[in-house]
Amino acid sequence: MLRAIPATLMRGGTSKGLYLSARDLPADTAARDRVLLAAMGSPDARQIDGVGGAHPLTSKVAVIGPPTRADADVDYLFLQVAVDRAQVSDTQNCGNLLAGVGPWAIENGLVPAAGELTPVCIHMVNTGGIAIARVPTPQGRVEYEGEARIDGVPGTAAAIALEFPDVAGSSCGALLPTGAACDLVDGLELSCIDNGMPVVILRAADLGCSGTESPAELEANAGLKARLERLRLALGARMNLGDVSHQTVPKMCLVAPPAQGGTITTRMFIPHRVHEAIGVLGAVSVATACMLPGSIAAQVARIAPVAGSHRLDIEHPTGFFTVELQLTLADGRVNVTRPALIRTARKLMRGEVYVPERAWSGA
Ligand code: NQM
Repeated sequence: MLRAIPATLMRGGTSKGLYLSARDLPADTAARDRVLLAAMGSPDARQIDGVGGAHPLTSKVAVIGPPTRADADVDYLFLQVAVDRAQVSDTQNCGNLLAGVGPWAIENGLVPAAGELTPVCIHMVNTGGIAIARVPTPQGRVEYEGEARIDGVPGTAAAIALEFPDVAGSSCGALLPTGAACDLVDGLELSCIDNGMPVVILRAADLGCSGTESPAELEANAGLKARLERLRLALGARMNLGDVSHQTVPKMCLVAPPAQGGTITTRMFIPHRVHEAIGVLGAVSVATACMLPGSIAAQVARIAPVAGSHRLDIEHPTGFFTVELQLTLADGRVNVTRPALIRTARKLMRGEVYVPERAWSGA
């Protein structure tokens, strides 16, 4: 027998996934993971027997429910469903799927529309942080169509502004989890940072790359991938993430000087495929590193960290990702606050996803 689960398929930013209500999933984590693997069609490189899109960026789930934090409107748990392994991970946030959470919460009655722009305060359960989304709601209904363009998505859509008041160190416990802006590991200079996403930043040139390679070219470089994975596994513990062999963090980011007039060029391993663009909180972490004197990103981007508002255009394989940051300087220290950015989202399909009954029981 198949069991039906109410589901919405949405594009959130440059990712795509299923948006589900927490109350429609098993409370038991193992059963929940079996249900999600069956819904997405994992493990299978093509996800042919499920609704997953056969790539980490399209094999994602947002689970939304009432808030468990007093200052939030909703809880959002992000789950990365591996494509070719029977694995569901809750160890990272996803700022791209986040873009669809506000619209979903309004349309599903968790948050009332309030004027032209409805603020939705989202508790990102994975790391405990808050995101504030401003969702266009003219005439009391979510408006998906509009003029905003984000690189990596064709066409235009309504702008959803996202702001992150408290994400520094949300996974690693500190913005610079090793205590330094730059470390020397295995003969390579690198920076470890967590401003919402744990990221290891390395100079592309130090790894024999230009930093402007396509994702396919980088994924075909077996030696590079193996070296990055060795580093990632070694750095997991130093970044307070423990054994990361089954985690999707830290991400590994190659950087190079800007090639298109932006701030810095990036190629982000997430961590075993290369992102077609860059993740939202991944971009926030890289942009923040550009402002921290001594970090690899700051050495490459060469921006003067002066107090005030900054707009950083992070170059990626399909264009730019713009991050706005506030900078304060105190006692010679740089503080980066309130990263903000624009995303768009689109409701694609609403209905039911069907999952074999045995996924619930595990029989
Ligand atoms: O960094 C991919 C994505 C992401 C994550 C990844 C994201 C973020 O593009 O906030 O959005 O890095 O695994 O969806």
